[in-house]
Amino acid sequence: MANVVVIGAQWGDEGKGKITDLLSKSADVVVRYQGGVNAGHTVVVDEQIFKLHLIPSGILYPDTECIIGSGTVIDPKVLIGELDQLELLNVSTRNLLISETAHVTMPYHRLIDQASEERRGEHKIGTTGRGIGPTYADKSERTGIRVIDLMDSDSLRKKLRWTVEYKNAILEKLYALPPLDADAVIAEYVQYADRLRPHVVDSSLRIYDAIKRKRNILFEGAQGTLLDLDHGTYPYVTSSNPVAGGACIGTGVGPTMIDRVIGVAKAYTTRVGEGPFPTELHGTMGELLCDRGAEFGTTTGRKRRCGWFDAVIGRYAVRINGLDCLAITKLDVLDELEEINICTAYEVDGETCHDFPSNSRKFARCQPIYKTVPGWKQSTADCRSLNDLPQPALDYLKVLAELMEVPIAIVSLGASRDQTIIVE
Ligand code: 2SA
Ligand code: MG
Repeated sequence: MANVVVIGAQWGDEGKGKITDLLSKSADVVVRYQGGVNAGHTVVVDEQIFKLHLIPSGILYPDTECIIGSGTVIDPKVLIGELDQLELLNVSTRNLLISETAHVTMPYHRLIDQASEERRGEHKIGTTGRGIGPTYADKSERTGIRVIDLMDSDSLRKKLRWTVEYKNAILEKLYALPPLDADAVIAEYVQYADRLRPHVVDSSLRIYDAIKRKRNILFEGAQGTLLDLDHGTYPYVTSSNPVAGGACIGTGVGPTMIDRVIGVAKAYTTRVGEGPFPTELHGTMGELLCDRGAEFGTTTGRKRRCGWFDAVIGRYAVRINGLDCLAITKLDVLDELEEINICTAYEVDGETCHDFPSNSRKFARCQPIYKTVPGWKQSTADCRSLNDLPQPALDYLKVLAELMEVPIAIVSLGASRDQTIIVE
C-alpha cells in the first residue's frame, strides 16, 4: 500500500473514519496531520461503537502505530477521555504517540471560540466551539503552548502565567467574561502532562525512520477539502489544512515520500455549520437523506445540512488534492429514491461555470445544474461486489467517476467493515 494520504473530498463527515479503518489494516503507521477535537470519527467493530476525536482509528489494530502529528491541536482533557474509553473497552493504547510540537488547546481557547461566535451574530462561522480557531491563531501569533511546553512544568508555569494574564485581558475587556485562575489552569495541565508524557515523541523523526524501513504509512486527514483554511469556502472553513498537502506540513514529511492520495466522498453531500452549499435540499428530500444517513455531528450532535452530490466540488477536490482515486460512501442511503440528481455545473451571473470559483462571493451565487438519473429502489446494504449492485447504482457510480475524472476504488454501503466493495 506504500504511503497513502486519505482526505475528505467535501465538507467533512464523508466517512473517512471507516475508510481509514479499512486501510489501517495494511498500514504500519497511521498519522493524523491537522485539526483537533472538532473532528469526529465513528468506527463500528463487531457491533461495538468507537467515537474518536483525536486518536486515529488505526488504534483498533493492535500492531499499528498511531501518531497525532505536529499539525494537529491537542485538547489534553478530551484526549485523556479517549484513552480512558479505549482502555475500558480493552483496546491497548501502548502504540499511541503524540508529537511534541503539536499545539495545545487551553481553556481560554474554548471560551474565546464560543464568545467570538456569539459576538459575530449573523456572521457566525458555525464552529464546533472546541477552541480550534483560537488555538491555531495563537500558533500563528506565536503565543501558543506546545506539547513540549507541557512536558516541562517549570517553563509551563512561567509561560502560562504570562499567557493566562494576556488572555484574561481579552476575556474581560472584549467579552465581559470572568478571568481564569492561572494557578488552577497550571495545576490542571501539569496533571494532564503526567498522563500524556509516555506517549510524547519527535514524530517527524519517527515517521522518517518508518519510511526508511519501508513501512506503510497512512496519513489521515480530518474535516474536508472545502473546509480548508486556504482552499475552502473561506471564511466558513476550519483553521487548518485538511487537503493532501497538509499531510506534509502537518507531519514534517517531504512531498516526494507520498505515493498515493485517496479522496473520500459521500454519495450525496452534507455540511455542518454556516456557509454556501449550492446543492442543499431544504424540503422533505433533505430530511429523508438526513434520516436515512443519520446525519448528526459526531462531536456536537448538530444536524447536518444535506443535499445532492456536487461533481463540481468533486472535480475541485481531485485538483486540489491530486487525487488518484475515490472512495464513495453511504451509497445505501440513496436506496429508496425514485430519481437522483447530480450537480454537473453551476449557473452563475447568467453563465455556466464548470469549475469551483475561488471567489467565495461568486460561489455563494452559484445555482446547481443537475443531471437526473434513475434510482434503484432496492437495498444495496448486503452487496459485496460490483456485480451485486443493481444496474442503476452501477450507472450512478459510473457517472460520478466520469464527471470527476478519477476511478472509484472503494464503495461503502453501511457502517460496518464488511459493508464494503473493493473495486478490483
Ligand atoms: P471549527 O470548530 O473552527 O473547526 O469549525 C469551523 C468550520 O469547520 C466545520 N467543521 C466540521 N464540519 C464537519 N464535521 C466536523 N466534525 C464533527 C463531525 C462536527 C460536529 O464529525 O461531525 O460534530 O459538529 C467538523 N469540524 C469542524 C464547522 O462546522 C465549521 O463550519
Ligand atoms: Mg466527522
